[in-house]
Amino acid sequence: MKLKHIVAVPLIVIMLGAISCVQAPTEPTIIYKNPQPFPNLATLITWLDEDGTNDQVYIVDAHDCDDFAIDLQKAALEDGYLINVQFDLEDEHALNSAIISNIVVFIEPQTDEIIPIGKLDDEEAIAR
Ligand SMILES: [Ca+2]
Ligand SMILES: [Ca+2]
Repeated sequence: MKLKHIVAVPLIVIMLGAISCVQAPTEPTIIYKNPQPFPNLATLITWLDEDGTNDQVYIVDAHDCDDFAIDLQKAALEDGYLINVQFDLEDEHALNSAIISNIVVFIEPQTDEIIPIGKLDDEEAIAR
């Protein structure tokens, strides 16, 4: 039984490797060079205002929360910013998160709402 798993895993990895090498000839290759976190909340707010991801049409399953979250992450990377796709397993919802200095915020990519989550580190401990 365990031997089957050992054999199966490398085969899956090889198959995924083969699939990931296939690329449509018309699809442009975009290389993201050294994306950085947003320097402050104001920059994130301005960038979200200018970005049009939230203006896209919601289509059940075809272009829903996960697609909005992935599109917002791609848009951020294209502009040199680093944000994450985040999954709320309880609500079965996808959204984004960003780390700005010592704070974490969630971003609702369908509305541009910014939801403060909290601080990463104890600032007094950092100052010591
Ligand atoms: Ca926007
Ligand atoms: Ca989807």
